[in-house]
Amino acid sequence: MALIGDTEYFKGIGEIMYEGKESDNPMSFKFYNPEQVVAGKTMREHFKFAMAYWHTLCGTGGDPFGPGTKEFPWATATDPVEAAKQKADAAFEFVTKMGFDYYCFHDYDLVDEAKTLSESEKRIQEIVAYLQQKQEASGVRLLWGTSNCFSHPRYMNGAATNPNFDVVARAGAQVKIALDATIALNGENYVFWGGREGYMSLLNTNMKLEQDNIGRFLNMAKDYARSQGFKGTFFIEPKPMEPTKHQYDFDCATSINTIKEYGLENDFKLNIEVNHATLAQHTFQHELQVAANAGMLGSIDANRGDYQNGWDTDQFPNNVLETTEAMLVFLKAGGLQGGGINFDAKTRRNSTDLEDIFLAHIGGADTFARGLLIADEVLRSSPYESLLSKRYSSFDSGKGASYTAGKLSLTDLYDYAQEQGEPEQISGKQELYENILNQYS
Ligand code: XLS
Ligand code: NI
Ligand code: NI
Repeated sequence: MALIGDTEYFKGIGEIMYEGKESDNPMSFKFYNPEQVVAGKTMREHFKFAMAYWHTLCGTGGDPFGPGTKEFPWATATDPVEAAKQKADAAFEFVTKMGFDYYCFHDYDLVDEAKTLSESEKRIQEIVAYLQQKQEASGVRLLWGTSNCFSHPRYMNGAATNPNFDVVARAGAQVKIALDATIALNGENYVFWGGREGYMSLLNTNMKLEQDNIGRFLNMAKDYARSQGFKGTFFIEPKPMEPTKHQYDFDCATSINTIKEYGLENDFKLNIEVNHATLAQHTFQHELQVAANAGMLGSIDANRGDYQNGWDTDQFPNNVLETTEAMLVFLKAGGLQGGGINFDAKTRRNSTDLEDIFLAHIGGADTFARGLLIADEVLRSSPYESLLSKRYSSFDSGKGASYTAGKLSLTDLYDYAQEQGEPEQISGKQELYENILNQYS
């Protein structure tokens, strides 16, 4: 049996190239030009695009109303590790053909969980050894690893926040194994998304104990990984709900509080998902800005939601104007700290051609590239920045400057206001800002 598989899964599809927006070839990038320098970095460096193992290789389109619709040609072997190797071959073929540099996984995306913990660990070690060789041969790297502590029925009451210590310990063991795998693969980061870390009813919940327990748990995971030489960043991925009614990592502001409350601020940042922001009733750019303000803009899970319904539809990004607003925050913050842009998105249930997976990622990459190009142009060539500084110019000199320097008291404000009389009415000019964005799109 060949160690590095030689089956081609995406037949008839070659490497996706940048051809520019005049090209009619659907299998080419129109805006994502990996080597093009924008604001001092190549697009490849800005974005660090990654493929999500779970959606791309594992998700066959099942929904609560019907089974999967997609028959993937990989993972057909009956032996679970052999099936996992086929899946890895497909994964690396896909990432390489896309011209991306990264992938992301949950432990049991790589290989099916076994009946026992030790058998599962053995399977993971075997597939990790295989992935090491695939990485070596292709140059593709691991952006982040994570563990799926939400699908198995044992986690129905939570993992690190489970009311039963035995389940907490089981989750700890699983995270240890996933950390070992991430470290063995030189993973650049590690993600915690607490799908079941929350509650359904406060009636049967000791919220304080559950939150303190996850604080302890995250510290243990961090200490263990550091003791094993892990140098990367840990990310919390906020999400307000789904599957749990109330999730503890509701949004960026809540998660930053968790990080600070449990003393994790030197090791943890945020992985921000577009659709999760929407579910939390925020915009994506709002969440990016909150993270940037705290110095915790770590990584992005790129997708989009649907404004007509309220769940995580995980569609591929295609809203240029919204992405442009996000890229304004991204550029002004100096980009991501350690992370990249992972397409946590899936093709629709009725998009059943294998090429649809390519079309979806091409569209996602082009949307971010176009947003970046427009945002860069707006920052460099439009009156946007000067309008914004003018709006706050009262803090640049005089009493306003003394105020921001912390030199005034409430009585000083009183005296100043008495002298000034009624403040002048100053327009917020929102429509002008919106028009500028349109003008450059
Ligand atoms: C689910 C999350 C999940 C995380 C990784 O909504 O987005 O996919 O990114 O566990
Ligand atoms: Ni995600
Ligand atoms: Ni999600």
